[in-house]
Amino acid sequence: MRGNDEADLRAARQELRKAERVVVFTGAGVSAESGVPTFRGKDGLWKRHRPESLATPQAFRRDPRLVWEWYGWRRDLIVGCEPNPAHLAIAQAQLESDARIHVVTQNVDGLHELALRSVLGQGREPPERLRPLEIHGSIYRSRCTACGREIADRSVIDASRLESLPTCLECHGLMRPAVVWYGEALDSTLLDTAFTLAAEADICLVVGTSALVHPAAAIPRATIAGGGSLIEVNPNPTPLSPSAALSLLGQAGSVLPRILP
Ligand code: BV8
Ligand code: ZN
Repeated sequence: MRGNDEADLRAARQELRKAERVVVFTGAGVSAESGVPTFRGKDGLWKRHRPESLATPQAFRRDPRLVWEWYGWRRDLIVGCEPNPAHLAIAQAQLESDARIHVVTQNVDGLHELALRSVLGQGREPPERLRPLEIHGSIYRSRCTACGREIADRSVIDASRLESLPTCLECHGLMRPAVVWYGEALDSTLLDTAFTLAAEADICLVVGTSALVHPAAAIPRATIAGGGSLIEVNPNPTPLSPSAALSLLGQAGSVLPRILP
C-alpha cells in the first residue's frame, strides 16, 4: 500500500496496536522538525561539508581543529533543539507499552532520550530497557584518542586553536567526538542487540532515514527476514520502500502522533 490516506494511517495504527514487539528505527528525518539538519536533504549537513572531509578518522588525524569546529557547531545547534511530536509520540508509546517498543537510532542528537525524560516528567530517569540504542554514538559524549576514556560531554568547544581543543583529564590526550565515523566499526554489542531486536520484532517502524548508510540500513531488513513487516514514514521513497507493507509518505511530526501510541 502506498500513499498517506486515512485508510493507510488506520491500518498502520491497527498493526502497531496488534504487534507484540516493535522496533522503531530512526534516522535524521525524525529530528528534522526539531530543527536538526538532515545529512542528505536539500539543506543537508553534507551539502556544506563533504563527509570525507569531516566524519572520518583520517580527517580527524589530518585536521582535528576543523572536525571539532564542525562538531562544536553541531552540538551548539542541537543543544537548542527540542523533541518534536514524533519523538514524543514514540516515547509515550514506549512508556504505555512497557518495553514492547524499542528504539534503535542512527542519530547522535539525544532527542529520543530527551523525549522520554519529558514524557516521564519530574526529572525521572528513563528505565534502561526503554533507552534508545544510539548505534552511531552521541554528540554529547567524547572519547580520549590516547587512553580511550569516554565521558559525557556537553561543553562548548573552543576550536579556535589546536591548543584549545578538549583534552583528557586523565592522560591529557586529545579528545574526539564519541560518534562512529565512516570507515569505523559500530559497537558490536549495540549492533548485535539492534539486529536481534529487529529479527524478533513483528513490526519495524522505519522513520526518517534514507536507508543509505550501512550496516545500519540492514537492520530493518532483519525484521522481514524474521517474518515481521516494515512500516515506513518518510516524505520520500527510499530503498526500503518496496519492502514496506505500508509506506506512509509524510512528515514524522504529523504522521507518528496519528499512528502511535
Ligand atoms: C563501516 C555519525 C566498516 C557521525 C554517521 C556496506 C556494509 C558496511 C559498510 C559500508 C557498506 N557500504 C558502504 C559502506 C561504508 C559506509 C557507508 O554506509 N557509506 C554510505 C554513505 C554508502 N559505512 C561506514 O563507513 C560504517 N562503518 O562500515 O565500517 C568496518 C567494519 C569493521 C571494522 C572496521 C570498519 C559507519 C557508518 C556510520 C557513519 N556515521 N553518523 C555523525 O553523525 O556525525 S552516518 C550519518 O548518516 C548519520 O548517523 C545519519 O543518521 C546517517 C544516515 O543518514 P540518515 O539518518 O538516513 O539521514 P539522511 O539525511 O540521509 O536522510 C534523512 C531522511 O529523512 C530522508 O530520507 C528524508 O526524506 C527524510 N526526512 C526529511 N524530513 C523528514 C523526513 N522523514 C520524516 N519526517 C521528516 N520531517
Ligand atoms: Zn586519556
